Amino acid sequence: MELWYTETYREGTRFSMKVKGTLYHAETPYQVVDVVDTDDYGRVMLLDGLIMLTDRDEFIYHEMIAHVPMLAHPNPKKVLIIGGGDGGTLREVLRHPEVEEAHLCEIDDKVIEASKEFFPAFHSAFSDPRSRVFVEDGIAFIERSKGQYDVIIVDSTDPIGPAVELFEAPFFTKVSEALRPGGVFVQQSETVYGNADIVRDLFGQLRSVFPKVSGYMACIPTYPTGFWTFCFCSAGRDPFEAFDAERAARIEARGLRYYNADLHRGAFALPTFVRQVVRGE
Ligand code: AG3
Repeated sequence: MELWYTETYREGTRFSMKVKGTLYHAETPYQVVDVVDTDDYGRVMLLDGLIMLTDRDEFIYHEMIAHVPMLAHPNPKKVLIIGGGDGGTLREVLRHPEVEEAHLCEIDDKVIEASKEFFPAFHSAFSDPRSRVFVEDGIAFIERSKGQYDVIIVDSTDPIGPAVELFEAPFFTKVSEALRPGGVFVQQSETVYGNADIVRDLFGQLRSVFPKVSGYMACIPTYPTGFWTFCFCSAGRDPFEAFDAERAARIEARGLRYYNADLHRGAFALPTFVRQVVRGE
């Protein structure tokens, strides 16, 4: 008998992976957490049945959500990740020697538990002495973190369930207040295919708070449509002015497989239909 996992993107589009078995299942106050083992993508973490990461392609998302803001900042000493309890974004942030403190604020300790048990690739993030994990609501956490961080990254699920408020202007105002002067903020911002309204609305809300907002992209095979966007926001700093090619080369040499110095600029070159959505047209 064959077992298949299927994520429904829209009424008429689905994505399936052949599954060897289920490794972990927990129903938490926030969501359902599963880890399954698949033929082609290795272990996969699902939240409420949606793919969050797979062994085989997690490097793409995690490298791009972390290294773009980290290398857009000249000296990122203190970093906050909201969500991202799996530790993948934290692992990438910690590759930067400038980092003195990296805080991870995850609402659901079962995500952390599942990751520690089934994804050895993220272990280094949790054992690094510079990292500190807070299990609590990201909104409450950020409210008491005024002027604290050089880089803030929101590594959330889709804007449904516990993550809805993380896609709205009142939260972005709190994020802007939690940044140090010159700080930068990046959030995963979904796909434009079939979800253009969500992305247009998100960028509109960001522009109502941040003077500088740009979109960038990465190709992530196991996220809906494979065509993923991120938003880069700041009070004025653009993604390139502080970029230091030598620093980037040192990070690349630490075994990166997607991010590189050319892509730091190239990822911001958006296809026309994506650019229109990002600009609110
Ligand atoms: N965070 C973004 C996942 C969005 C995927 N959406 C979906 N499959 N419908 C992933 C967390 C990884 N650290």
